[in-house]
Amino acid sequence: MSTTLDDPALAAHQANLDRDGYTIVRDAFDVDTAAALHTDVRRLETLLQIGPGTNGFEGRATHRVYNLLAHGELYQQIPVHPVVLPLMRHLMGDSPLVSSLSSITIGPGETAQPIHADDQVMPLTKPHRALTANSMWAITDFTEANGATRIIPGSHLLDHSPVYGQHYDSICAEMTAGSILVWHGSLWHGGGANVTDQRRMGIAMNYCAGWIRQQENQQLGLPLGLVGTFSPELQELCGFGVYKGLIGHIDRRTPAQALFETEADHRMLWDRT
Ligand SMILES: O=C(O)CCC(=O)C(=O)O
Repeated sequence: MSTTLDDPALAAHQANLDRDGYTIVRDAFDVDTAAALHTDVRRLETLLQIGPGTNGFEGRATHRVYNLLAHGELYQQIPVHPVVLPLMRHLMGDSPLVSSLSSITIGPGETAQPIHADDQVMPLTKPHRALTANSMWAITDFTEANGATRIIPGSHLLDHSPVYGQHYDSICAEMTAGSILVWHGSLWHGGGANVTDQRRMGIAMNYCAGWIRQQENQQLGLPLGLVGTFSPELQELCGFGVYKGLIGHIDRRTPAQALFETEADHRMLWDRT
């Protein structure tokens, strides 16, 4: 499905993230995967009777399907993408978590989303290292006209977050289907206006550091029987592991061990002292 980055390419993307707060990985997944995801998101919109958003942030001509891991095996390849995960580890350190996984389909007539930073609800002095980081999978082409994500390069280094509703000059992250935009959680950005008659479909794969709370509650949102079928890597990404042998344990075991009686090698931090 996807490629991996060689060392020079990885270093270039890491440098982009450090300097600009974002990078675009082009041709990160193939057209068949994009087509399959497109078809399935449409299926879910119908099945779940998803209507357009009803507020200025989620949009009024934008359809979002949340908690995608609960809705089919197809979505399990997204959090573990071999190109994106090293970039997430670069930004947030080892053991990042799935924070949320949702489709964002910006329909014709949608106006620009207010510029925001994904971490602006977190009461911390800025700038700080990434606590959250996001990625946007382009399922259709993203163009300036159809609502490609708008970004303000370098804004992740500022000492404050944007004022909600204020206008800021931004640039447009245009990319073809199969590309992934990755950004630092402090980067100022927002969905663009769609002045075409076509839908712009993206899948937002949002991660957070392994020691903070996930935006979508994966432990309640995913049926445990389903989580039991996930790969150990995906279980850990969803919060069924223990961060650094300490945070999230149950009676000295990982949640996955406690729930599924798995034999995975796990030692508490204390055992290493
Ligand atoms: O749809 C987009 O391009 C960005 C959406 C976004 O930033 C959000 O909903 O938080």
